[in-house]
Amino acid sequence: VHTNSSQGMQDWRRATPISSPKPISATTLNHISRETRDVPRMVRFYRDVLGLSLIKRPNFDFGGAWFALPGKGGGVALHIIESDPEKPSVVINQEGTQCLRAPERFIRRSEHFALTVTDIEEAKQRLKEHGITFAINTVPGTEIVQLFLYDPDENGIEIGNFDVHTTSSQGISECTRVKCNADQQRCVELQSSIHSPDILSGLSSDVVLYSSWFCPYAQRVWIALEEKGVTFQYVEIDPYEAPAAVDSTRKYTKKPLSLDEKRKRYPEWIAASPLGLVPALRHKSATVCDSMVCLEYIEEVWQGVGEDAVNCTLRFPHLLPKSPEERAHVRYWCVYANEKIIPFYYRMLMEQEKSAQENAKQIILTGLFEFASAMSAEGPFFLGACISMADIVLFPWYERLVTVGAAYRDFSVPNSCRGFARLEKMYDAMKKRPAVVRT
Ligand SMILES: N[C@@H](CCC(=O)N[C@@H](CS)C(=O)NCC(=O)O)C(=O)O
Repeated sequence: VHTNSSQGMQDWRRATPISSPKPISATTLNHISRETRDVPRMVRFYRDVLGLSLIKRPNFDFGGAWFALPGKGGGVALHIIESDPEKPSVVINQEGTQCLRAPERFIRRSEHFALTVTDIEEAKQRLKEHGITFAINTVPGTEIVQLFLYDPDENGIEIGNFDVHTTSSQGISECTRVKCNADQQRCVELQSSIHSPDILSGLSSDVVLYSSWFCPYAQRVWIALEEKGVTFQYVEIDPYEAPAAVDSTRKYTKKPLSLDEKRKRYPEWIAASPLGLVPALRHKSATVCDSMVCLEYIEEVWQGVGEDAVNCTLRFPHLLPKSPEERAHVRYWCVYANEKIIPFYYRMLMEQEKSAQENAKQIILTGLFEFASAMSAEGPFFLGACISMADIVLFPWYERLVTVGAAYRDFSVPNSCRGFARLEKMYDAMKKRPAVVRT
């Protein structure tokens, strides 16, 4: 069909053959979507900058969050959708040439807008009559059927019977768009009672860290939470008796409270840490204690989004590498630091005899040297460009060695030696990390 620009739209319409199939009759705009690799970051933006309210989202098997978009009558939603790692970035079509268009089923987790129809079967029929291919999906726990199709310029479109009455408790029956339209007030009430989707757990304070400001073990866990970008509630614990209550004959003046006293003062902490030690974590119904166990827990719960760990820009950076072999390497050197270096820091400080202090110092230096030999040559971190658990495990003591150890025991690392220079490089890089600065 040829149109001439001065006649525009009008002619184009007239030129459509009378016998062409009927169009789909959509009733409303249901939602628009944004695809992201970082759902929590998008949530913070749309919630905290644009002030949108979260609304309930069905139990999809991928991450995302839904917002109510403002507007007269309300009811249009913004769907933040975690991108599908399986979506091909390059598609080869039937002629063997490269094209942009991933199969229609990928529109579900890509950018699109969605229109509501009342009769989904009729919509399917119309699309077929127009020769438009589409993918079909059902929203989990509901009777909502979604059709996904492309416009001629490869823009994704969704068509769904979003107003269908659905009875399942798992799905969005409580707050479908139609209810928002019909009763804005009720929708607002529902929004305020809605639980955040799981992907948001890192943004809410259902994570509690029991810590003491001076404790290097707690600092490990604190750094890990900061690195992962988890929002948590920090609870300061003072596990020691007040100085006045300390026996004046004791050389070591810090006397821990009894377990009973700790429980009386901090019942929630002791419920999470039966031995009465910091750090401990509470996350939803889970309680976790011991710094190494906490680090492993944090690593497992807040996994990186996507596969691209290379530039370390993941929402939840990996603290352990991918291959079992490399993970074992990192874990071994964590154990090494725990057994061969850290206890001797305390020994060096506690010993009153100069020779015993020097002996502890030598053990520390040997341990540090061995640790440095296991580090990647380039650095700055243990494994190279990306931080890992090994850096987090050693750092709090390295920091204390070169500050407290230097002040009280004249501790220093010989900077002439390449091995120690490598440790200094890690220390410098760690100190600059915003996550570390916050601790
Ligand atoms: N193995 C534990 C050690 C934790 C630890 O010793 N914490 C000290 C503070 S740095 C503590 O809670 N002391 C209290 C007490 O001794 O009662 C871990 O890795 O978390």
